[in-house]
Amino acid sequence: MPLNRRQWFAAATAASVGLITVRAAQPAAVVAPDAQRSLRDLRITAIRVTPIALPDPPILAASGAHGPYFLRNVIELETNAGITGIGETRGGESITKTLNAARSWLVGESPFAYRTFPARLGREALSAYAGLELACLDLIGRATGRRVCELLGGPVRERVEFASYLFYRYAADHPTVLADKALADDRGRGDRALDQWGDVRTPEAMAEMAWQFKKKWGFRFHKLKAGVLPPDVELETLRAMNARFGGKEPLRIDPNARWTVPTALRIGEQLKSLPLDYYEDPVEGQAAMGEVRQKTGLKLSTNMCVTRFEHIPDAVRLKPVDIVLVDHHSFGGIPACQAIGDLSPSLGWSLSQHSNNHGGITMAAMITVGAVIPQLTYASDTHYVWLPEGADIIVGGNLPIKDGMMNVPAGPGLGVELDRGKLAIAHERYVKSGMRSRNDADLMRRLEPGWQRKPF
Ligand code: GKR
Ligand code: MG
Repeated sequence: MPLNRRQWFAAATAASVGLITVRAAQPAAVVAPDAQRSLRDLRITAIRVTPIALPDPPILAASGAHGPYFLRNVIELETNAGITGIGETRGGESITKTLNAARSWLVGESPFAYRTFPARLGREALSAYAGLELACLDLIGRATGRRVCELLGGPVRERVEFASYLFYRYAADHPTVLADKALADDRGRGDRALDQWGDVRTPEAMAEMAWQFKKKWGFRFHKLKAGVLPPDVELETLRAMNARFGGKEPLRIDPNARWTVPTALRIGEQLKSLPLDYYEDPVEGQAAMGEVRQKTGLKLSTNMCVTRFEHIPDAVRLKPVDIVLVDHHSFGGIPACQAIGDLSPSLGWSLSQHSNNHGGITMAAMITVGAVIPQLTYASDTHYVWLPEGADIIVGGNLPIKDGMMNVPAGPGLGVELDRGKLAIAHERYVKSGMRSRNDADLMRRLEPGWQRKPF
């Protein structure tokens, strides 16, 4: 019986790492006993954690202004089989330390035992765990010739839909940004600016950028990051976007809980005349969200008031949302998000996906999340569009977005490879920039002296 393409690929991958001997006369799909033993004996021999800084334009949110970099931690797990698995997670020195401290117990462990790791990392280390789990899954995928989505029981879809993520912003070559002491690259003015989107702080400018995003990436759902300008200007912005799209495209607005309940109710009434996909985190906390949801009758969504399993009991009582944006960094890994998927019909929730800035390894992970959760039917967020072309740390440049969709990478594992040269540059930038945690308020105060995150 000839091997089909996938069986051949699995066997060839495993053979190339010394796990299976492929004999032309015995093309059976069954894994040979030697290979079974090798998989059973697979052990982590080293962990390498590389903190990196990737370029970030001055996009604005309720927290302030991004930039000049966002931080991530890249994880590599080496094994006795010579296979290396890669993962990526949130940045910042405390996560780097947590991951480095894991070395003492991780070396010698089986990557198949990743579900035993949270207990050893500690309860507060969910993001660190999410990165480790990802590297284990990538490793197992490489060892078995399977994509991570296949290891997790999928895929339920081969293409995952993403939404346009639209931020008000200053131009990338704003003098304050170029004078930033943390800047450690050669970006400059005009053609040498990080990007060419310019200054986008009016309804008209945002409607135009939304249109250009659609032209470039084909997005069918459009999310306005609000909580930046006065709420009525943000409402005007949504109206301008709606007019630009001929009233036909679903819109989302996310003020990141910067609005008071009266503001959210007043604006909510106006949103009823727009093709609203959902109203995301207008106010702070489950009780206030529940009130806005109940009084407006609008579909509310969150990545702020339901981000962990322990938030669920209160959410059952207070009914704050219709849609939860899962994030594998917050819930503690991809299977954890699958568990939210299983729970969601009983809780009356639909699912979407949350994003902070990230690189290509996480992009592959987020596509995988979309591919293994049948209940994740709303287009996901991604900040990936803000990562300048050529800045990603994976081989082959940024993963493509077409018609608002991303294909599940071909695999094995996550299906992306680390570009070691780019990783080294991103690490050097991390060292030189001196940035060790996210602080949006800092740059915002330099752009807008006296700025404070006051509620609107
Ligand atoms: O990156 O500024 C940002 C976002 O506002 C981010 O911090 C949020 O976590 O993307 C997020 C959201 O949807 O609320
Ligand atoms: Mg949000």
